[in-house]
Amino acid sequence: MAASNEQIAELFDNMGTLLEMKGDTVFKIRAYQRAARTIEQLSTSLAQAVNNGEDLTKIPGVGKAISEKITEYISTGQVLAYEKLVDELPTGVLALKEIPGVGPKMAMAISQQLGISTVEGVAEAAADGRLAQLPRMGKRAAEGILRHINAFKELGNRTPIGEALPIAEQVMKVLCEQCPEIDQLFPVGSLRRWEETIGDIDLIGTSTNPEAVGNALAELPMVKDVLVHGPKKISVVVESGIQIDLRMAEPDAFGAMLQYFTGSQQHNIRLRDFANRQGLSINEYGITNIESGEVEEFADEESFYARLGLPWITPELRTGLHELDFGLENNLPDLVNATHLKGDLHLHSDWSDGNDPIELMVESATAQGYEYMALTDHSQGLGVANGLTLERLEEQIKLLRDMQEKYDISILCGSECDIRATGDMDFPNEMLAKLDVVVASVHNAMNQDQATMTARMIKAMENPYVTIIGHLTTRLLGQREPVEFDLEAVLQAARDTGTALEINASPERLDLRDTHAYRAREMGIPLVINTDSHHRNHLDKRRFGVAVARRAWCRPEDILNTLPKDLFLQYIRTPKPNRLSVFDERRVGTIRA
Ligand code: DGT
Ligand code: CA
Ligand code: CA
Ligand code: ZN
Repeated sequence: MAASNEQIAELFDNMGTLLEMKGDTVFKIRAYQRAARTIEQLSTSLAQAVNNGEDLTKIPGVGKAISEKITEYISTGQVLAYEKLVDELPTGVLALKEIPGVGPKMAMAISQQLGISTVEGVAEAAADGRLAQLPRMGKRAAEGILRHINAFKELGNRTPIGEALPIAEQVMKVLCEQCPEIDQLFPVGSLRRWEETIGDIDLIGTSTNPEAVGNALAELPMVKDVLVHGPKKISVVVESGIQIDLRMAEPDAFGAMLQYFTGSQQHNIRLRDFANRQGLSINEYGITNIESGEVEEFADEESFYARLGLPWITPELRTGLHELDFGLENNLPDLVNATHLKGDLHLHSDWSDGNDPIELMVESATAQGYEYMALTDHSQGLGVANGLTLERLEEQIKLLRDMQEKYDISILCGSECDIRATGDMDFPNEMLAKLDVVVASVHNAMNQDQATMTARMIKAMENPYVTIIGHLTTRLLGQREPVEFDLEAVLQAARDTGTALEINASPERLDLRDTHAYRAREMGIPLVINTDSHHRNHLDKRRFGVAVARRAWCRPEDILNTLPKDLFLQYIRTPKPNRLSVFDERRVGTIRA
């Protein structure tokens, strides 16, 4: 099989890494990395280009040396220069570099000085203190690496929802195009419940020609393996490695099928007990009267739940915890949805580490239908992320105030200001006072012990100008574990000081996570759903944040940025903590479970 662009890009990425490990020139290393990025973005196949005898050096970032390696790889399946590099360097050193927080140089040091060649070995060395002994490592950094490895292991072979959902959507779109007889097609399982990670993608559908749908799935180009191929059920594995289970159902019994395969297993177990107590038994085909043996079918979920004396329960709440009790009393909350959001308060432009100019971010926020937005580029902090100096922030504020007259949306001046290791803000209060919105975030010294980190967060919240704490725990799904802190103490301080907490919708973060947001809501803390967009196309990632809020049982009135503009402005213009009254006014009673 011909090499794909992805494989070639990966080869050059590895090439760059190996050269970096060897200590080669930055120029050469960057050249390979740049070529890898370019190749990833190409819309045409390199293998085809080579076969057509096209001149690859016409591609930007591809010079003679790289062009020759592409041709060599495509015609022989390997690149000798690469194989030679791999032979020269210790075995397994590339695998070590996959550990978040371990760069090429560190991987070399671990491999050469500790003789370790596996991720497991690094975890052991981190635990027994050997890792900390390496030059420029130290105890804290070694602990950090151990936490990265743990996060990675915890993810196991589950896929973050931010990756799984687009795959499912793509598959459903193509199936619907190819099979016009499809009547209904839905994601079920953990995906429909918006879990943060997905074991496998489950789909169910109805069609007058169900077999055609299964055949179409089996033949998708992205499918690399067909595990089961029956008339009604088919399981495949796609390129990314995730499994897709598709079931085709009878339209008359679709409701029971949808309900059963949506889960969760705990919800279904509780529901089964609940039904049993009414003399009914449930399965994926319907509801059976235990005494008479009579089976009832349901075309939709509403009628299925109604037969059990329950309102329809939104999938995000189907955890098996409290939703049946609340449903029985007809007390389920009217949950927030994306259309309730009136603004995004965490957006980056190319003034710091964003991709796009301010104008495009403003236009994108306008296109979302927002009444207000805050531009929150980074503070200078440690000099990473191209943070703004005091002078540049002043300049940006002036620019935004001038720009305002061209737009209907309210452009709020903000900053994502680092919370320093001490809990002090990265900008002086005189500067923060000039801003409309301050998102305060931890970006460094993440390995502090629990007491230090808790005090640091609380100190930040005590700052009168801090509006919101951004991505409180700093976790990255599968890459970085949350920092250690006392959740209850921090939440209490958020409420006491009138500091809002962010639900960061970026799917690699989802921070606060659902259970934390649930507790925060119970405590009456204003929650903000922000996208933390670094690109104009990232604002619709809000749906992942909305899902977290829904899984936390949040109603619109629990989310600060559902406030209409005038009330939101009133909120931020009222000093902390009195501003809470603006937020509290809409919240009639909290849901306590
Ligand atoms: P995942 O795939 O690990 O992210 O989680 P789910 O919830 O998607 O689980 P999955 O794919 O094994 O099954 C999809 C749904 O089907 C699940 O939520 C409930 C239902 N289900 C599957 N197998 C069983 C079972 O053995 N017992 C019960 N009660 N329900 C099941
Ligand atoms: Ca599943
Ligand atoms: Ca499944
Ligand atoms: Zn940010």
